[in-house]
Amino acid sequence: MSRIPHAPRTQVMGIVNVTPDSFSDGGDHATVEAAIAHGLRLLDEGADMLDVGGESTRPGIARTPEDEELRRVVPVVEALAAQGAIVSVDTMRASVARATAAVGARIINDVSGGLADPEMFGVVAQAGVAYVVMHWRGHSTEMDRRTGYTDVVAEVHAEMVEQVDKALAAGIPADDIIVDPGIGFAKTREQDWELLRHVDVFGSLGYPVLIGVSRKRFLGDVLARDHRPSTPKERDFATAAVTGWMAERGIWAVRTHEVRAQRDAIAVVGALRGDGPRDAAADRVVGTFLEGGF
Ligand code: PMM
Repeated sequence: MSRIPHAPRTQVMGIVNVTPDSFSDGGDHATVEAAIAHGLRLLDEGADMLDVGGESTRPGIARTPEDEELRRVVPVVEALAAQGAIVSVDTMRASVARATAAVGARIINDVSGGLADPEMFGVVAQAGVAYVVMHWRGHSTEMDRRTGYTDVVAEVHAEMVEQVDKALAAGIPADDIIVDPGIGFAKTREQDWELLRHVDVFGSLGYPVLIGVSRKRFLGDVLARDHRPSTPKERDFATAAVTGWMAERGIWAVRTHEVRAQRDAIAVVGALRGDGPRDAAADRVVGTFLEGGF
């Protein structure tokens, strides 16, 4: 049975960044206590699962030391999992995957798709958790220089398949794999739009698709007023517009900072499709792992 939580609609993965330096919410929830409180608030607002991260991947930024990442995320994951939350951990390190799986993490969200740490696939296979393979071409200090593609959709697809095949060969069951084209990671703004426009291509791989556009810079340009791009926190309505597009295409989940508008966008798309109105409280998937879905 798949360890991936499924629901008959696009799910919302609420972001809990335990970092002082994220581009979008840097420092807002940097202490362990603040991060736990923020995670509980997102669940209350309708998040289906939480993604806890202790290392910022903002373009240009240096890596967080391993001991610091462990210190930030382990207590937060443990506390939120103990409350019944489905917890994903945003990490590129096998050691962090191992330590957080041991305290209740159910998904490892690896933005490097296994490229940053050669131990990652083995640890995930051993831990028996779900695994997000995101498309990636290098760490934050170099990714903005690695945006050379002839056909961005075809190349991201091919590079992603390569990493999925390695994950399968290392013993991660196909049922436990989620894919993500990595919006904003080694992509220009135009390439981000192109990937979203063709998101069905990634769904055709046969794995659940996760999309993270929340507050990202490509949205900022569309929302520019008087030649001033919007700030990250001014991009939540734009994020919800993308969420609606994803819900219409049956995307497995969206990874977002703001939850309410995303749940509303998904509910509206469900109503437009004729799914009927849903009671948000009865429509939670927290704590359950259902077979099937899309
Ligand atoms: N984006 C960020 C961090 N982690 N994980 C996945 N799977 N997909 C993403 O698009 C993604 C990610 C960067 O955003 P943040 O700094 O606001 O968390």
